Amino acid sequence: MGLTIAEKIIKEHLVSGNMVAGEEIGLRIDQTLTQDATGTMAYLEFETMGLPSVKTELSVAYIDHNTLQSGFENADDHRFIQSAAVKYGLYFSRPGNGICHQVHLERFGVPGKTLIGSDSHTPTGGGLGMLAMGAGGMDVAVAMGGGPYYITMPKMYKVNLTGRLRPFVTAKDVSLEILRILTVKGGVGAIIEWGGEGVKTLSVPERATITNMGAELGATTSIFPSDEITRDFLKAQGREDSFTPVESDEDAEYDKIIDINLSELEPLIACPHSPDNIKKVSELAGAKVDQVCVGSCTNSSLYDMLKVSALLSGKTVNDRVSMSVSPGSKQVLSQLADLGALSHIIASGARLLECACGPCIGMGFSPNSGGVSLRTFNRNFEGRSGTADGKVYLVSPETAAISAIYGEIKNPMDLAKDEEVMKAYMRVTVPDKFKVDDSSIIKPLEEAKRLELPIERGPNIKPFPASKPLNDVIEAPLILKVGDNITTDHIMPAGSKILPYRSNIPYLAKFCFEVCDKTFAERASEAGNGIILGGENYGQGSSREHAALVPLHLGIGAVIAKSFARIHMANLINAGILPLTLENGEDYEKLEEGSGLKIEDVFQGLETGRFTLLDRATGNEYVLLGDFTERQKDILLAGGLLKYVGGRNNS
Ligand code: MIC
Ligand code: SF4
Repeated sequence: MGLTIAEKIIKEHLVSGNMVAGEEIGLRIDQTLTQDATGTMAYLEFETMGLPSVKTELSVAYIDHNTLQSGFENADDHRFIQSAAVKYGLYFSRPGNGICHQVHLERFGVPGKTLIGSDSHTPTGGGLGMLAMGAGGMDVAVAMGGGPYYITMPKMYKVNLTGRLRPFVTAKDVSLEILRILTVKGGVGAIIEWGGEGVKTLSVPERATITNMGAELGATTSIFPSDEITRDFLKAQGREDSFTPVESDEDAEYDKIIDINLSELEPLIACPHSPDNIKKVSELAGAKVDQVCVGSCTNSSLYDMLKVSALLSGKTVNDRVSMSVSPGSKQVLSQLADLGALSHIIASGARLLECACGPCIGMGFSPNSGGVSLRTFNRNFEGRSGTADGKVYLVSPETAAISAIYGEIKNPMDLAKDEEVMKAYMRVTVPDKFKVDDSSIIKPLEEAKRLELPIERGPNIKPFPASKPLNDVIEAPLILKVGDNITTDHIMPAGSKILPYRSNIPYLAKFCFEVCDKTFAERASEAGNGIILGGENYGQGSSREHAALVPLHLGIGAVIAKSFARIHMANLINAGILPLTLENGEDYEKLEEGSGLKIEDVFQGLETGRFTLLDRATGNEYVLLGDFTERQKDILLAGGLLKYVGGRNNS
């Protein structure tokens, strides 16, 4: 039987397990990336491993999330990360150089290689034919130390593309279409390969937009073939020598095949508060818009920016609209300026922000009260923008730009009638030569020169919480009951007020679950222990391990849910928190917040995969499931991944 693209890369990197869907496999990791909001933890964790250098082919530390620096905290974190990067032999991408995924695609991504990153949108690299996955910081730390990355062998899905996108219909609309079809949990446990004739019509930046948003499907990752278009992109980046062709075998088998005819698509929009709440832009046309933001790792390539510039050229952003543009990297911004395209954006009245995540993670540019914000980003979870009642819609750069001009949601296809606009727009292509300037990337020093260097640590950098080995009995109140699709933004919100404390777990704890229940943090800290109950797809969204470390700090011993999102489940295990699912989903209704719960014979449960939950209030018993691998059991028993790795290194 032939192999899919992902199966080929997995086969080449397999260090343990069998390539059978549902079984745990260990993979050798060629490259890692971190960003600053998760990086401090990852390097603190790497430090505890006591290694002199990273052992990967290439590891990069980016600074792109916490760039507001409204106090010393972020600046201290940046210094810490930079000094750790220098000491351990990593590349360091300075603040201002761009969003990790955009820069990695431009400067480091290599087809056929494995990449894990402490950020859920690491699959952006799949646009180049890499097997690129988001992971928790601890998993990245272990991979930097040369350890394997463990995943459940995914199922293989294929999206078969035919046709060609019409003008003003974009890769973003393809992402939204697949979210419409599969929903935010439709990709869980799967790798999505994009293939078919239509692939040949998509450039690397467009492919990267699509693999980037595969994160919103809950997929392990998404991947495109590496072909002549990939070669051209790498050549334009001066990196043709990184090119290798990667394609699936003709007789590769897939668990699911989805057909999308690109020619039939039209502009789509994700409505508040979920990326799969999809409508056609034309259905919402005319609705007033308060804010428009272009950028984020989904849509900040030079290609996207050039299209926005062409549409804004000679126009003024509507009086009632506040518009921001954040180019994805220094390369994008600089080339945009050289081509004269930046001046159209500036002249339109759009506010130019730095090359960073910015508004996407609530670092500034929050909408007005109840404001409607159209964003080219990938997530519109409730409260993520920083305005609790803000209404965020996700759209393509084209829909964003045209709606900014009109002050209302507008279908960009309407522009096809305007000959001038059409001409300017159709002239935009992916350049055949990018402006390469790596002066904001600090290269690794040779080992002898860095071993004695100090790591700089500010007062905001606190040690991570101590986990405890698992007990045979977990007895605690059901401290919080939440619904389906709870995101890590619910569990551990981000934004400008909280993000500066990503290396200070005790401080972060005050904001845990703030979006769902303002009393949670106080109640949990008073109780000193607790069990959380969630619905389907608990922990979807970001890779932030803080969504596990903070509950650990608050004494949460177990999380029970109908189902879990992949990265969060791994983060819970790595933190030493027991994640269990309800055998019977209907039992969810019967459990009430505040009841005293007891899980007995936990050790036996680890062996059988079945646990008994006693509800002390009603005397009812429920069956919980936890089918852990031997490695996961050992991590849980040890009290988390770091203790497990430490124990193995000492034995
Ligand atoms: C996000 O988009 O939610 C983030 C911020 O990039 C996160 C990482 C983090 O929380 O630091 C992610 O996607 O993993
Ligand atoms: Fe940054 Fe937003 Fe991308 Fe996360 S989704 S990496 S916050 S741009």
